[in-house]
Amino acid sequence: MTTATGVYPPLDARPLNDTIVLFDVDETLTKARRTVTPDMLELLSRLRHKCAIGYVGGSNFVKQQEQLGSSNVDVTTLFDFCFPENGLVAYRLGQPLSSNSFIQWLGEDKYQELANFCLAYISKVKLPKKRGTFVEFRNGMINVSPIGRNASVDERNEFEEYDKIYNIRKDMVEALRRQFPDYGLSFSIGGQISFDVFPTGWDKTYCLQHVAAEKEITGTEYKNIHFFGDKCFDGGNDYEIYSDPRTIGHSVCGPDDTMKQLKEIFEL
Ligand code: M1P
Repeated sequence: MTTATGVYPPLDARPLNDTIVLFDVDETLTKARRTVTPDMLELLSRLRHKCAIGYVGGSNFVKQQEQLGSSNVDVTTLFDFCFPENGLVAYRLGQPLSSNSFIQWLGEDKYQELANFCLAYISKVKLPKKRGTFVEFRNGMINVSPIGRNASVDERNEFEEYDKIYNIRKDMVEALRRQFPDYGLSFSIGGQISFDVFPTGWDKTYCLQHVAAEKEITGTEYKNIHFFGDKCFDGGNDYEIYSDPRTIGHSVCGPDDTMKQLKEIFEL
């Protein structure tokens, strides 16, 4: 795979060396589950000459490689920091950092109670279509989808519209909250067809500890941590990091808006 790391100044040699810009992925850098456009990559590259850049997404690394990288470009070369699964998995300048594990935190017995409840609940829900992979097991979370993660783009769009009317995901999250009040879990509806389940506190603010650690690694203190996301409302999966006092939050409505705001703010 091609790498792009060498063409950028070292982090501490960039003009805005106390600034980092973090991005959500779906509907911020790309359309939902689609690949990034050349225009966006070109703008990010220009921004990276000025300051550090990173992304923080709920999805796992494989999906972000598909959406942001390509078959011959490793996504970890396009950003200084990559934070899949909210930063539970992390890369700095292409190298992996320590990761954290949902299953170790929750334990096998409780996990099976949770997964079995989800599958039983979904088995009783009637939808226009059902596909496969209803519980996706990830490193730092599980992702639960009533239609199933194998849904096509058209099936996704259909489910999203149906869900807006019938609150399938909202009701299921409520049922999970009632069933497992003492598990210490948070639930976040971040995309079109699913919701994420993770330990409380393991939301997107989790990645900020990796940003803060830069002070110990290189002496760089990121005083300006910008975050761009599309689900910044209370209950959205960008809400916590967007409203965190450590960040400067920017709410966007799609990748075109992200590009517009970036050009204005950073004079690109
Ligand atoms: O990044 C937002 C969400 O993207 C996907 O959601 P969906 O498949 O429902 O559109 C998932 O990867 C989810 O984990 C993530 O939060």
